[in-house]
Amino acid sequence: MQISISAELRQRFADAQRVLVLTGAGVSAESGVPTFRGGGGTAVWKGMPFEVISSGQMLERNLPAVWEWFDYRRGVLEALHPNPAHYEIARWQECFPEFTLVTQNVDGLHQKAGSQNVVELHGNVWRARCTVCRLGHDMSQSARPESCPGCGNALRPDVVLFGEMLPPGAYEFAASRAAQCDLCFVIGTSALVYPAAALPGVARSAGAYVCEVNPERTPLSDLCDEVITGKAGEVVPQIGL
Ligand code: BJW
Repeated sequence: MQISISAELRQRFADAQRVLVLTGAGVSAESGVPTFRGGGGTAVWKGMPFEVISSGQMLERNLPAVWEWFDYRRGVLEALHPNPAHYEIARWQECFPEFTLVTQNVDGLHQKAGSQNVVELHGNVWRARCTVCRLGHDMSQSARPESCPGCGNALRPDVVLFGEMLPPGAYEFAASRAAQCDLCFVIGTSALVYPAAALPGVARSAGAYVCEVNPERTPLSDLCDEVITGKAGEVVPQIGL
């Protein structure tokens, strides 16, 4: 597919010193991970919209149901692989003096593609954490423990549900990098969920060139210097050519 990338973006990419990439569910769509709001509808689990099942309120009311939803999601993710967009973004970490990847995704596919130091604003489905002592537990290599191996209390998915706070310091770190970057990519996010959706504005206000990659327009499109309409897996590998 022929993608139109401006000469200006190519030059900015070649000259950039500090690059920030913000990704959302769309970057994993071509890997087979369903988006939350794509396809004209919203994700639904057993009749519940995801805003209900993935909420702090549901966690308090019915932790087993929340676990069932996330156990199902990990089962789906197990068979999926990074796509060319994940791999190209991982390659970019070697291309600039400073590179920051901030993701809203909880699927771990950026890391599987080789990205390091990923700022995970919304956590990761492959981790659990204790509801009391907050000790984290990796579930990527082993089954979910019944309870916290440290203190015996209940575990919860280590993801940020609606109405919950982001991990301490994660947004502040991402915002400080956004305020210093000279080139910012916004890839595969509907830009509806805050505070993540505020980051491109922080970058733009600080003078960065902001480029969106998405098959659809978003509330951020008008703020961007360049909008590339297309799928991440097709567009992203062509940006640095
Ligand atoms: C492609 C493609 C392809 C398709 N290639 N693209 C300020 C204003 C208004 C509200 C708020 C505000 N500040 C805070 C809030 C409240 C709330 C919020 O933002 N609500 C709005 C929805 C109205 N935010 C929060 O609750 C956050 N917490 C917080 O702010 O704490 C402080 C606080 C607490 C209490 C009160 C007030 C303040 C936490 C947000 C946590 C979000 N969690 C989720 C679920 C994670 C767990 C799970 O996985 O189930 O995170 S929600 C869900 O949305 C998930 C995502 O990370 C997030 C963003 O979605 P994303 O990634 O953009 O995906 P989609 O599906 O929306 O879009 C996909 C895009 O891809 C589309 O654009 C497609 O076109 C595109 N696409 N194929 C490229 N091939």
